[in-house]
Amino acid sequence: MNDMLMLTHALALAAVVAAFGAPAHAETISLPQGEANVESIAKFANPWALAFLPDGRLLVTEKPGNLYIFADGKLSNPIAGVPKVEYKDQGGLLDVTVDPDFANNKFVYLSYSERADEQPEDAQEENDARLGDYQDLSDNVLKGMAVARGRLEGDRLEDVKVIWRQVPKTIGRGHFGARLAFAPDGKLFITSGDRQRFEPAQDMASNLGKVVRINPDGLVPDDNPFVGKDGALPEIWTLGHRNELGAAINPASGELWIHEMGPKGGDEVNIVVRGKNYGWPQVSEGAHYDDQDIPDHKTKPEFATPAYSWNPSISPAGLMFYTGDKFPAWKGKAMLGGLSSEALIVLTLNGDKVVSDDVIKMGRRIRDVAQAPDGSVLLLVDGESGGDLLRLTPSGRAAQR
Ligand SMILES: [Ca+2]
Repeated sequence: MNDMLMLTHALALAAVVAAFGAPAHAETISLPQGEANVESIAKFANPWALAFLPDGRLLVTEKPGNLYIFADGKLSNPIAGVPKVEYKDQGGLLDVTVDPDFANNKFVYLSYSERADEQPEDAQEENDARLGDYQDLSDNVLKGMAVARGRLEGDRLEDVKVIWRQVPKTIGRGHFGARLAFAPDGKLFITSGDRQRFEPAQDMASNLGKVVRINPDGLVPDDNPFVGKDGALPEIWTLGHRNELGAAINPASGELWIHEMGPKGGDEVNIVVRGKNYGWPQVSEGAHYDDQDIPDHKTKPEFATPAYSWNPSISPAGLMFYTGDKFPAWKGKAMLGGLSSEALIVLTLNGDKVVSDDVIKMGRRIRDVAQAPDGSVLLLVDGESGGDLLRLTPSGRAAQR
């Protein structure tokens, strides 16, 4: 398509979107059971996360630092009051979640990478062969992931306050983690990646490579497992994680489920149990990028074994449990996006066991997944351009099931 045709097509599509809130054409994909229509309902630049407000409006983050509200087929202007983010490589504005009591308190929570106030002179990344090409030796900005909350008042966030920070801050491009999930008891779980530093995941004086549990105001609950332990940060809930880009409460059990990116192979699904050690970097089902072996979980019984793992990697991102009626075959299953696998991955569960996975090829890097109030499934496509918000609805065949 030449540029003029492309522009004409884009304008025509924009006109249709403006008029009807949905584009004119949808493609159909085959599912293990039936088919789904896939429509692009909005476009973003480097989007990262989706979260529904209780009234059905959708919050969407873009890594460069934008938060939007999408409702009735229309995108808001960027919401004002978002904290300043350090946007580079895997960092930027990351997850968004909504307070369980949003109807009364209007609190919205954001995770993002934050530049340190004081920058070291001559900071320089050192080559770590275990990371292969997945490092940026030119990076010299000291930063860490932080979580802030603010009240959503119209088109702005008010009273924005940082409630938690990664320590220590470090230079380096990736592994912020940064997924947020509220437990049924109102505590906030934060996944904190290892920042590509490996060893801090086992260091209790660091909150890198952990799952953290705090009260929504940032205070640490008294019943956290390491409260009062010498040398341990009290917000730590579990340790030994690598880069957890998906977190959701399983509604059947009330337990937190996460997934984490493995190194070369060995992506994991983990059921998060208070105080447990998930083994990184001592054990993994994968290998380092320089092909250095890492012992498997089963060789060291002191570490929790993943509920499921993938080798080769699928690069999991975003996680939800489907509870809707639109896709009966998906009810009670876990759904996640795949980046390198360019797929929607659906996990069939039997209690705490993952029985099998369906890898549904989308041909796009999927960064996040969400269930719309009407039971349709939303997928957020990763990327600078073509960051579509896709809506999946059953086609005739699936709807008859
Ligand atoms: Ca593990």
